[in-house]
Amino acid sequence: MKDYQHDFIEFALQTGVLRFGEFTLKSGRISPYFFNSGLFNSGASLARLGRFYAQAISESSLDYNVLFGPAYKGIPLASTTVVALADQYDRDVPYVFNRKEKKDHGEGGQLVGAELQGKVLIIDDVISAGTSVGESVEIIRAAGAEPAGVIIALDRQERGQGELSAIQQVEQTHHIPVVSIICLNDLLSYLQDNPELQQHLPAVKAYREKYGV
Ligand code: OMP
Repeated sequence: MKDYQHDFIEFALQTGVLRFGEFTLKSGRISPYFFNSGLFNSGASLARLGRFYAQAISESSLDYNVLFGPAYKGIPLASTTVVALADQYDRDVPYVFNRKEKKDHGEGGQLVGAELQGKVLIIDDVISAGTSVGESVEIIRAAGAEPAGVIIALDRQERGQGELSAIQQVEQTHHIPVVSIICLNDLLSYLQDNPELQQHLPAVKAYREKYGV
């Protein structure tokens, strides 16, 4: 694990974004941990979050020219990440997001921000079973643009609907790479090295046995 990934786990724990307990996921699975990105809910934490995403993007080989933030959670993620890319990496990346509701007055349309064109990087928080990415890909293709990849904060490294991992499924179905700041394995090694948190290891390992890949 790289230093920034280790720092990201600490940041998520300090902000209460990453918690241990019993949580029912979108997929119906009962998980001993949960990552609630909505709790990056202050100026300083959102700014710091953007720097982590920007670093993960910069260290990857993702090739893109616009960032797409799916409504609603992707909107602040896209905003803070383009700010960090400009501030830290001198890259002025356009960004665009969708509305969930149709609008028939004012500027109209379902998209807000830059033109949805060229190679589009989708930003999201978590992939578990991998159901959410498809909707973004549809919006991007409908605009005549090309999905170029997905950047997420946490890859839970779970199976999708079949035997493949959710990430493999996304990569095979949509032919795009998925990059994450951290994955479940990073979290497990962090737990292993932290005496105060080791109590959570058995439940997280058991969950990985059941749903992991
Ligand atoms: P999938 O669409 O199954 O990959 O689930 C991803 C979505 O589940 C995320 O966008 C969240 O809405 C939610 N989620 C979290 O936010 N954090 C978690 O740790 C787990 C989930 C989840 O329900 O799987």
